[in-house]
Amino acid sequence: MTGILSLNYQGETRAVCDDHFDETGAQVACLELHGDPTVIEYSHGHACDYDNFWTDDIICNGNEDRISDCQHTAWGNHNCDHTSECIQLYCAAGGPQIDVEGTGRVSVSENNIL
Ligand SMILES: [Ca+2]
Repeated sequence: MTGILSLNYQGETRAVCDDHFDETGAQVACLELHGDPTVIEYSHGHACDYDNFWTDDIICNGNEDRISDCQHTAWGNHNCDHTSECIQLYCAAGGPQIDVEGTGRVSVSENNIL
């Protein structure tokens, strides 16, 4: 599955900002989505059609099970621009996709690229 990395929080899905996000964060996202941290491809600097972000400056150390467990700014605080700071992610297919409903869960939205 390839798409724009997003977070579902309080019932609303918003993009994940690329500031400080790296390969380790991509691995945590794939683990959370599929139970497999293998990243086939990820890249910064994309436009996406979410018009907001839940959080920013996500820094993972690789021990987290969920993106929301990584260091990040307070919910709702960011300085990101959806025309240029979304993350495209392609995880290896492995394990079922988790239910994206719930607090701070990651999701990947296909066909969500401007
Ligand atoms: Ca930032």
